[in-house]
Amino acid sequence: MPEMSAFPDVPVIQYEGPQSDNPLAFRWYNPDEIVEGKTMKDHLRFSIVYWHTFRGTGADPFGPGTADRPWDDGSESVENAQNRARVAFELFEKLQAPYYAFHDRDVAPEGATLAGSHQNFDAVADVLVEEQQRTGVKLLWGTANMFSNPRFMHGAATSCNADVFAYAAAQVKKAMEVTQRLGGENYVFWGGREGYQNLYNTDMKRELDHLAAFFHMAVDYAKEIGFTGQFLIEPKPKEPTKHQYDSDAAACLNFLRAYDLMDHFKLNLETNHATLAGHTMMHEIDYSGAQGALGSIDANTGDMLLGWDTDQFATDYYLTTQTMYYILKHGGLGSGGVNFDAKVRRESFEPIDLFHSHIGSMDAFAKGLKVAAAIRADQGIGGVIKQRYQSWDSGIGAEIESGSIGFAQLEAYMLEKGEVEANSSGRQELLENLVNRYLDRV
Ligand code: XLS
Ligand code: NI
Ligand code: NI
Repeated sequence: MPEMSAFPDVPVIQYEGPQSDNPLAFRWYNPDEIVEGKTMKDHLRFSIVYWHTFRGTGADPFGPGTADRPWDDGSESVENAQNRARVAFELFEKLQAPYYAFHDRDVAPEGATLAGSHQNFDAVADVLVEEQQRTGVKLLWGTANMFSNPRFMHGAATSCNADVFAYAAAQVKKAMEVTQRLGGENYVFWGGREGYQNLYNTDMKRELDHLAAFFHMAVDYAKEIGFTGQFLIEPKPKEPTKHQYDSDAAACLNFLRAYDLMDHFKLNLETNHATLAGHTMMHEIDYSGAQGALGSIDANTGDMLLGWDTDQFATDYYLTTQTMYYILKHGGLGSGGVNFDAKVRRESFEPIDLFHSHIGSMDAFAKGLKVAAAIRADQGIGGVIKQRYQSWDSGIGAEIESGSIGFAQLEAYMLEKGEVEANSSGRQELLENLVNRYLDRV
């Protein structure tokens, strides 16, 4: 632990089991517990984000921040940023989080020039290196903030201004170098302002070509410096722009294929982005997983009554069970993790709220993992799926799947048969009851 504690009243959070009433204990997250042959720690690979947890103030469009962060002097100095980094690692340690993630501008202040920003970033990275060594906490991913500064008003790689593209390239180059220096296991591209508000003033084709060129440059540069972390694109349909280019998993994969980038990228799926796109998180995971593109998840949730990216901590067992079920189905997260891209509410302004929020969501994902594994062991879902599709396992179905027949043979087959064989029930309600059964039992 650091010499000066920012959270003197908080111990290292321990697993106490489901019966515990201690708000500073885990009830489900038991890092060394084995599920499907792997520890919970290795399945979940929890990660804490720097931006919401250490730079979020609780500001909203109607008023300034409310957060009480006694360690932060509120200045944009490098010293304050370095001190904040030390506090961050105390929180990571106390939550037993193995990973964290940042944007370049969260960890270090922007300088007056690009060179100054690079320098500030290096100075804070020195402390991040020290703290990673002290604690063993690792970097899940780095990324560059190319949306806050007014220069990015029209986007970054998709800006109408070529100078902005150049600036963004310089920023990503540096962020990749620092991510590499810190042993980051992935590098994320979330679109920020890559999209548009109005098509009248937008050359969409040209902007997409530029975005692809930007990604190819990033791939080339990774090769050049020997950065082996996984590149991830994070889909989101809207906010800040009305039409974000990387709108959902399907749009991202189409873009990557169209521009010959499929081999170099996977996806970082965020729950609240999925729902804003009109999908469920399990849909996005299953869609990506089926194409070998499941990379990592940003774990949060939206609010049923609010239509924007509220970034709340997920505590709903159905959501975490569904999420973990489809992650297990596709063989896990690989070098990715369950990254809490989530923030405490504006009214939860005390430092202790940072602990309650993470503990609760870590528990919810740990329980979701256990329920998902129990459902998989039962084979109830798998059994219904197998039965529903059994007409494809032999006979005409197998012939269609093998690609050996066409319309003429299918017509002959059906003319002879006259009518399809009876359909069987979809059993939706049975399966919903089955999920409840395991939520009760685990
Ligand atoms: C915004 C995104 C962002 C990315 C990182 O909605 O979730 O936080 O995860 O740039
Ligand atoms: Ni995110
Ligand atoms: Ni988001």
